[in-house]
Amino acid sequence: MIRDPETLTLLLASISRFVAERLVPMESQVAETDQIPDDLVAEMKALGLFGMSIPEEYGGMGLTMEEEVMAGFAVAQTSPAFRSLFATNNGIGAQGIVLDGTQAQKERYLSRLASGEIIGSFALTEPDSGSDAASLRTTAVKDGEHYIVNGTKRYITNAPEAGIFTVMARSDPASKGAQGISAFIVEKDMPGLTLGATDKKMGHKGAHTCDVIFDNVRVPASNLIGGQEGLGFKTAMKVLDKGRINIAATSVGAAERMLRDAIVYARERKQFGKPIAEFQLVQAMLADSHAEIYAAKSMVLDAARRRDDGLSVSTEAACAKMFASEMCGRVADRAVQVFGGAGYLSEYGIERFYRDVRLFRIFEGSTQIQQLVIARNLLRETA
Ligand code: COS
Repeated sequence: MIRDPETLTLLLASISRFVAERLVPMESQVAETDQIPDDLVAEMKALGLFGMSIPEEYGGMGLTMEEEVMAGFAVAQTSPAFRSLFATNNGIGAQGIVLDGTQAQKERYLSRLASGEIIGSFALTEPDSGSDAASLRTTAVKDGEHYIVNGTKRYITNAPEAGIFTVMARSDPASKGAQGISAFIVEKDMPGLTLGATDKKMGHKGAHTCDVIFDNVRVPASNLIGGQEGLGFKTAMKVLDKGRINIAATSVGAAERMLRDAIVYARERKQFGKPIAEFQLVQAMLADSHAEIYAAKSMVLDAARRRDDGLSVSTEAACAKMFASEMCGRVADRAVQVFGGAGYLSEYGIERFYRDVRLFRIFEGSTQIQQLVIARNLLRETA
């Protein structure tokens, strides 16, 4: 759903300008230093990028899902590490509060997330619980007006920068499954919360992950999301339904960028006396990439519109995430192939994208988890 095409066009133009003029020239520096400079972060805040999906009443832009994926296509035309910094505030780090938070929780946290004053982080995965999220072991034991949280969360995006964490923890030790899980807002300064060393990763340099360790952290009961125990797993799944559409949009944007770079290179690079773009085997790689990007983009837009219509999009989000992230991997592979030897060298940048986009097939639910979600829903619906 697009509420006001004129305003959206202006927003997309300002994002595209910021990406082209400020972020693209900084890609290799950020990759080398593993740090996004403060002045760029300040500009992201000023542009409102931290609050795109947070309701307007809390200072965000309140974008619809369709508007948000269009912004996502634009933002993803550069290294995904830039997006990663503000993405959790629009997505998994804030949506638990947006979707299921109490009025008091929304008032306390959302405007600070929208402005970028604090970073929100989503803490679901643990050392022994990844794809099987419902088996998580972090506990939250009620103690008067508090919950005592113990456990370790792993691979937590933006944890080193985060001000708050949406933490899924088992509040009912008698229940081993999803029903015993609740979601909490845990502030970084609550005593007993510590961070592990920042992870060294294959890509996404500039975006940071680490373990988050909870050692008898006393969390006020008022920070139980929604004020009711046992709903945390469903909150997490709803958050991920939205997050998966966003990752799909990011995959489309990154693939568009890589294809564009491959076309420019294929036009410039000459072999056998002419630009390699004139060879049909190279053209096939460009054509296949374009067709697959178009298919993925159509899926993303359709899933987004369905969500805006209030429909359940668990299946469509999984389809879009699976197809778009796998497509992005194929486009990355072809782009490196078009670049040939140059594709293997850091200075051309395409190998960095190749490494960066590998993550899209893994995080927010691997391709295999998306297959499982799609097949389960399909079998349930056709039973
Ligand atoms: N929206 C709302 N509720 C949902 C839901 C969704 N999209 N998906 C599941 N639920 C509900 C189910 O309806 C069920 O509720 P009831 O018990 O009331 O029926 C409950 O949640 C448990 O669901 P389910 O039985 O399907 O859970 P499973 O443990 O079998 O597995 C998968 C669910 C595998 C799909 C889930 O664990 C998953 O998505 N894993 C991947 C996690 C992930 O993406 N990690 C990335 C970390 S974030 S970077």
